[in-house]
Amino acid sequence: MMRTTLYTCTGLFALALVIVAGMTILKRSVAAAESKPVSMTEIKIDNFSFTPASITIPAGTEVHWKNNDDIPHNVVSNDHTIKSKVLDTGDDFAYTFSQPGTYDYFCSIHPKMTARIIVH
Ligand SMILES: [Cu+2]
Repeated sequence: MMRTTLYTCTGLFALALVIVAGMTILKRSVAAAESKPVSMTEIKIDNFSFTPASITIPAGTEVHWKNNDDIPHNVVSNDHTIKSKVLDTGDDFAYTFSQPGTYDYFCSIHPKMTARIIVH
């Protein structure tokens, strides 16, 4: 009698675990589908400049900055709402622009490095 109860409890617990795990996976895949960018584009950082220095992209585009320079740089929007960590050589920073607007940004280590992204 005790043993049957134990088995039943263990069985129910295992079933609950499977259901919770299943729901977590389902939620994750839904979230991934919703946040998937429309498209992607890359801006190269090299020789103390962002290339291209100005781009126009549709809302929802994921922009990647890749530092190909021998010197560390970062990406900071003028209003400081976008701020990457310091990117060493080969590092990449990604940001998805969901709102239309003009985004001027610079490298806070070398403030003369400036560029612009126009989102429509
Ligand atoms: Cu820099």
